[in-house]
Order: sequence, then structure tokens, then C-alpha cells
Amino acid sequence: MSDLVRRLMVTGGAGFIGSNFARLVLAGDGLEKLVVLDKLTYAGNLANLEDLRADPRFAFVQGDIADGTLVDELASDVQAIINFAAESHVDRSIEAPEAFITTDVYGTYVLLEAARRHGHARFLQVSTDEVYGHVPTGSSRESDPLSPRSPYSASKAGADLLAMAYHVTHGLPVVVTRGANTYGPYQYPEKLIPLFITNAIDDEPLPLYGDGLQQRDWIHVDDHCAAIDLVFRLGEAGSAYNVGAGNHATNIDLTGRLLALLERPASLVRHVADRPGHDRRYALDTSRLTALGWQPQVTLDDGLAATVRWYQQHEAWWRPLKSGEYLEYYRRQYGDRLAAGTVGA
Ligand code: NAD
Ligand code: TDX
Repeated sequence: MSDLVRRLMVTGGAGFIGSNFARLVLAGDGLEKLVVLDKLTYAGNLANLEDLRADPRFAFVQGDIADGTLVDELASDVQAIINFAAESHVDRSIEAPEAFITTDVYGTYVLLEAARRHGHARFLQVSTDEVYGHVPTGSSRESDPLSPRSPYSASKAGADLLAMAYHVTHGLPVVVTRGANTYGPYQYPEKLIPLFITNAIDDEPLPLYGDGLQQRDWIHVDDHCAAIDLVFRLGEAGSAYNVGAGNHATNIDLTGRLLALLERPASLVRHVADRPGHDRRYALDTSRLTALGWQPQVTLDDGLAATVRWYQQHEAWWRPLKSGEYLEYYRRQYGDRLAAGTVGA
């Protein structure tokens, strides 16, 4: 944590990356107060923060980042904000984009305004590699134009640009991280890796979109959180930092690795109708981040094995999530796709 910042607000801290980040910063002794503001949408889960609740430095507030009155009050008592809060699932942004605009764009504006009013020492916007859009060859640099192609990534690009504009226009000390596909413990089982692990544990089919040759740049959540912490402390105000570990894999290759770790057959794979507007490839140039002294610590082999073990050992965490609204979403998203899918290898 920055030596200057002893009182911090983390938004979206009951979600996947935010809860892992809260755990990381409370393991150190740099903070006197950590406020987590989270709306507890379907993706937010207090169980993700269970082990932190007894820490006297920790406070949880259930609320919306788009609620100006609440945000202003909370911002008056901290010196900085790290904004993880977002609607984060691409498929849901295709089905129901409105919440992406209100949270990812408008909510970020509300936070920036409060940070400006209260003269915060730092504002870190957690952005994504998806703002660059599909990258056919090479790797994205921070100076590349943003070219988002889904309602999710367009909303995230809006927030990213707005945060940068607050630096230029108002001198707010903003830094932005653009992270790659992240995996690890506490990830809601709608994203590829936890969905496929939990389905495979139950011998349920794995719905692989299209030909499965789309490529992602995978990073373990511990490495992603360490990078956010470093950029928060040492990043140059007004700059964005790509956060990726250089683990490029196609979805079909990744699926094979998960099945091998779980000792399940390739016949669980179903090739299903593709995601509309599906970005084929993301890849990040991370030289700006590594120049700050960051290096990934977790290899893809070790990270995937540890993640598979975590889901095997934490059924009590994920089984209750795969019920109610989740099952309705699952049926809408995958019902027809799976019925028409073909068994793959
Ligand atoms: P997540 O969906 O697991 O968590 C999002 C959290 O935000 C949830 O706890 C949810 O309750 C909360 N939230 C949603 N709307 C809110 C609102 N209006 N007010 C307050 N809280 C609200 O997401 P994640 O995977 O942990 O992603 C965290 C951030 O990192 C997001 O900004 C996402 O865009 C970004 N990111 C994610 C990845 C990835 O692979 N998961 C990669 C790069 C960047
Ligand atoms: O059922 C599926 N089948 C499938 O083939 C799902 C859920 C995904 N996929 C494919 C789509 C992608 O090519 O797997 C890849 C990964 O999909 P997601 O886990 O949905 O991630 P992605 O769309 O790449 O976006 C993620 O990384 C960047 C996060 O969800 C974002 O929040 C982050 O910004």
C-alpha cells in the first residue's frame, strides 16, 4: 500500500478479484482502515470475505457505487479508492446491457466525482484487456487506441477513458490497470474456468463456444492483485498499465488441461453456438508494468492445478451458488446451445 494512503476504499470487494485483493492488503500492515463497498449483486458474496470480518481495520458497507450520497459520505473518510465494482460477464452484457452502463460507466463517474471533491491521493480504476478489442497479431500496448466490441468492454472502456479524463481535466491522481483473463479461488462459476471445473466435477457437459480456438492471456488472481497493489503505490498518475502473465492458451487447450487435472473424459466437451461478436484473441505487452519491478509468480500449470484443487475442496462455497437465478441464467444461456451442440474432443 502507498505510504501516503492509510485509509482506503475498495469497491466491488465482495467479488472475485476484489476479495482476493482485500485479503492481500490486510495481510500487510500498511492500512489503518479498509472499507469495502459492494452492492452484493448475484456476483457479490460475503462468504468471499468471511476470514477478514474479524479484522478491526475492515469495514463492509452494502451499497451501490452509483449512489452519490452514500459514496460521498464514504469518500470523505478515506484517502483513496480502488474501483473493482463492475458488471463483469460478457455474455450477460449481450443479454442485458443496462446494468453495465449504470454500474461500469455511471458508477465510475460517481466515484471519480467524490474522489475529486475530497482531494483523494489516488484513484485506481480496474480496467481490462478487453478494451483493446480483438488483437489478431502482436500484443496491445497502453498507447493503442481502445476498440471495444461488446457492451461489457465498451462500458469498461468508457470508465477507463473517464478516469483518464479526470486526471487531465482535474489533476486527480488516477492510475488504470488493464488486466488479462484472471482465474483462481472465489471466482463465480459463470466464467470459463470455474464453470468448466464445477461442471466437470459433476460430469456435466462443458459448453465450448464455436471452434474453441479463441485465445486468452491467463493470469492467476494473486499475480493480478500484486500488480494492482504495485501500480497503486508506484504507478505514474495519468498512466495505464497492462497486467498480463504471458500465458497464451486457446480455450480448447485450456479445457483439455482442466479435464486432465480432473481425470474426466474429453467427451464432456460440447461445441456450441458461438458468442456473438466473440473476440478471437487478446494479448498484452506488459513492459510498462515489469519496469515497475513486477513479475508473475504463478505458472499456468501450477495455477490451474491449485485452482482445480481449490474448487474440489470448496464445494460448500460453490454448490449454493449454482441454484436459483444462476440456474435460470444457465438455462437461457446454454439450454438451446447444449441441445444443438456436438460432442467434441
Ligand atoms: P465479479 O463479477 O466477481 O465482482 C464484481 C463485484 O462488484 C461483485 O461483488 C458485485 O456485487 C460488485 N458490484 C457490481 N455492481 C456494483 C455496484 N453498482 N455497486 C457496488 N458494487 C457492485 O468481478 P471480478 O472478476 O472480480 O472483476 C473485478 C474487476 O476486474 C471488474 O471491474 C472487471 O471488469 C475487472 N477485470 C476482471 C477480469 C477477470 O478476468 N475476471 C480481468 C480484467 C479485469
Ligand atoms: O461457457 C463458456 N464457453 C466458452 O467457450 C464461457 C463462459 C466462455 N467461453 C469462452 C469465451 C472466451 O473466449 O472462454 C473464453 C473466456 O470466457 P469468459 O470466462 O467469459 O471471459 P472473457 O469473455 O474472456 O472475459 C474475462 O476476461 C476479461 C472476464 O469475464 C472479464 O471480466 C475480463 O475483463
